[in-house]
Amino acid sequence: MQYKRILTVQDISCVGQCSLTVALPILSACGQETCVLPTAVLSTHTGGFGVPAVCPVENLTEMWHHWQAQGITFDAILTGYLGSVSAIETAAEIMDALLSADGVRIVDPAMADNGKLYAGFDENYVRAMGELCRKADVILPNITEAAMLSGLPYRETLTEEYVQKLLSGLNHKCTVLTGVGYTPSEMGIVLRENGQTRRYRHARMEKSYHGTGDIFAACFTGAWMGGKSKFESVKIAADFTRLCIENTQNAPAHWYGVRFETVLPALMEVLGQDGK
Ligand code: PXL
Repeated sequence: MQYKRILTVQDISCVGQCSLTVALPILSACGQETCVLPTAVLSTHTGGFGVPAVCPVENLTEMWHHWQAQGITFDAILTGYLGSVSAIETAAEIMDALLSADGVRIVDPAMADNGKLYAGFDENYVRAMGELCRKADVILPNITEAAMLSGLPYRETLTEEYVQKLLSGLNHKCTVLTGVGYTPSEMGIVLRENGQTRRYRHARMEKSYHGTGDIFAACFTGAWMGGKSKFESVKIAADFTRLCIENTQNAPAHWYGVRFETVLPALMEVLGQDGK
């Protein structure tokens, strides 16, 4: 197991089990040193609690300049929901300034789902996120984000041909495309790297939940940084995300996120982090 220092840059949704409140525990459970930069603090996520109270973090630049003055660098930077164009620009600056020589940039666009942008985002946000993706080593869009980033229309029903078009439209050296299902019973993830495509299939879950993209991204990053291959990391992240959903489906009051905490030991076991 490799021990790396990862910085994750995303919002804190104080209630709702997404973004930093899932990324930090998951990356830690993967056995990686995890540093955080919250770009905004929201009372909840934007997916069903009404309009959250939002407190942007204004001195992001002072924060990373302090790290720079201290000679602090990172082996990987994972970005998620950033919340504003200026936070996207700051994330790009941090990547340029504070990655170690072989450090990697992992970008989850975290801006849209089910054919729609998240509340408060617009074309400028999509454009700026496109720039951040262009500089990334790995991007992790869902189908909606891939359509928006490649300028193709969003389709609810997927065909292999449409997915190939999305991947070509993204034109990225390494894409992990999530939510790729061709039939009502199956779902999957596509890893396209240097023109080669591999797909991991699994059963489609009955329900979908907020925050599962953030869980997938953190788990992928933690597994990859620990020394697993990208495809192995895709499988570990997909299996763990499904386990979190299974652990939540029979709790109807828990509509806002997934109960990941009680299944963290299973992830640690897969990664050899359970001390056994
Ligand atoms: O899970 C993505 C996410 C993160 N942060 C906030 C969100 C969402 C999705 O809706 O609203 C604030």
